[in-house]
Amino acid sequence: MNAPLPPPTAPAEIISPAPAPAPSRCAIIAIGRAGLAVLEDLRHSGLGRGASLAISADSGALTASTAELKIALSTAAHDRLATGEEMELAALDARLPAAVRNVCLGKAFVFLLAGLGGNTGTRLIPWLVPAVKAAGARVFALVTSPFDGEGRSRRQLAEAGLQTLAEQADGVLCLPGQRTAKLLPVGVPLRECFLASVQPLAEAGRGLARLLTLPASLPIYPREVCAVLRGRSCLAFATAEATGPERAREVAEKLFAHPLLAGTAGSVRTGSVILSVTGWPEPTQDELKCLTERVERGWERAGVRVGVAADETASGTLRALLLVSSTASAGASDERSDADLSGTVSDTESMPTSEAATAHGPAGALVPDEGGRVRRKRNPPAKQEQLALEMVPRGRFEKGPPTIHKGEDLDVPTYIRRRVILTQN
Ligand SMILES: Nc1nc2c(ncn2[C@@H]2O[C@H](COP(=O)(O)OP(=O)(O)OP(=O)(O)O)[C@@H](O)[C@H]2O)c(=O)[nH]1
Ligand SMILES: [Mg+2]
Repeated sequence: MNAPLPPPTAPAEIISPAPAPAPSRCAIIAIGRAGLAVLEDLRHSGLGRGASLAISADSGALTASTAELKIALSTAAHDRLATGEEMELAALDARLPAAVRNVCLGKAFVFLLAGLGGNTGTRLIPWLVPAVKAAGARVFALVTSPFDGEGRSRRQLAEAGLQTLAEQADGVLCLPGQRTAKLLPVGVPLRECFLASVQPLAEAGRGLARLLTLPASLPIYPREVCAVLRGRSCLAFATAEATGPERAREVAEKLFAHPLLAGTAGSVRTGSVILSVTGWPEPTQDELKCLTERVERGWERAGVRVGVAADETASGTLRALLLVSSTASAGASDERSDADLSGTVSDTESMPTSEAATAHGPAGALVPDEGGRVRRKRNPPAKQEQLALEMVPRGRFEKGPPTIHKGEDLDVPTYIRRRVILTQN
C-alpha cells in the first residue's frame, strides 16, 4: 500500500552547503521512496556528496534524506503523475528543471535511482532523462523492479518504465525483486525484502562509479560500458570484495557463486561480460590472472572485457563488479519478456555450460530471431528409425550357453549389441 501523501502545504525545499570531500564526476538524482533509500546508502560512502537531488511525494522519506537538494512534490503533482499524461517537467513542478540543471552542473555521469512500479519514480524518470542529457551528462538508471506478489498493475507499470528507460538512458541496471528474493531466507517480511534490495544496487552504483571515474591502468571506456548497459542488454550484475593474501581467489569464487548471477553463466543470452577490478594496493598481475581466468571459465561463451584501476581509498581491499549483458544488440534487445523483469533466466535457455556446448555445438548454432533475440537453433524433430542390421549367426557359440555379462550377451558382436551403423566403403 502507498504511504499516505503529505498534506497539501507548501512543498519544502532544503538546500544546504555542499560538503563535497572530493570532487566527483557523478551526481545522483533519487526519486520516490526506493530511490531515496538507495541514495542514502550511496551517500554513506561519499558518492553523490555535493551533488544529489531527492524528489518525492513522501514527506517522511524526504525529511529523512540527506540529499543537498530536495523537492517535495505536491499532492496535485503526484496526482497528475498518476494519470500518466504527458507534460513538461516545469508543468509538474516549476522548480524541477533548475534543480536538475544545478545537480548536473559539471558532471559527466548522473545516476537516476528509483523503484520501478511506483508512480513517482516510474512516471517521472522519462521526463528526467532528457533533462539530464540536455545538461550534458550521461545517464545511468539504477532501478529495482517489483517483488512477486506486488500485483500485475505494478508489474506492468514497471515493465513499461523499464522499456522507456531502455530507449532513453545510456545504461540501465535493473535489480528484479525476484533476484533479490534469492538473497533472503524464506519468510522475510516485505519491508526487509525492500531493505535487502538497497545494498546490492548501491554496491553496483559504487562499482560503476569506480569503473567510470577512477584513473585506470586498464581502462574500459564509458562508451564500452554504455554498449553493455544500454537498452535492455544488461542481464545481471553483482559485486564482490575481499582482503588478505587470497583476496583475488576469494573475489572470483564469490562472483562465480553469486545468487544475483545465477543462470547467466550457461545462458545462451549471455553475450559479454565486463569485469571491473579495483583495489589498493592495485591488483597485481597474478591476482588479475586468477580473477579473469575464473570468470572466463565460468562464463565461457561470453566475451570478457577487463578493467583495472587503483583505488587509494580501498585500504587492502580488492573489489570487483561483474556486468553480464545479453547477446542481442541494444536496440533489438528491447523485447524482453516479463520473465526478464522478474530476473529469471529461462530454463530452456539456461543449462550448465558443458551440456549447453554439446547440445548447441559452436556459437554459430545460436541464431537471432526476427526480434533480434538470440535463440537456440532447433534440431529437426527426431524420427524413429529401425537400424538396418541383421543378426549374424553366433557360429561356434550357437549351441553353447550364452556368455552374459551385466545383462549383455558377449557372444554377439559388439556393433550389433550396441546398434552401431557401420559405414560402407
Ligand atoms: N528499497 C526499497 N524499495 C521499496 C521501498 N518501498 C517500496 N519499494 C519498492 O519500490 C517500488 C516502488 O515503490 P516506491 O519507491 O514507494 O514508489 P514511488 O516512486 O515513491 O511512487 P509512489 O509511492 O507510487 O508515489 C515498490 O513497488 C517496491 O518494489 C523502500 O522503502 N525501499
Ligand atoms: Mg512511494
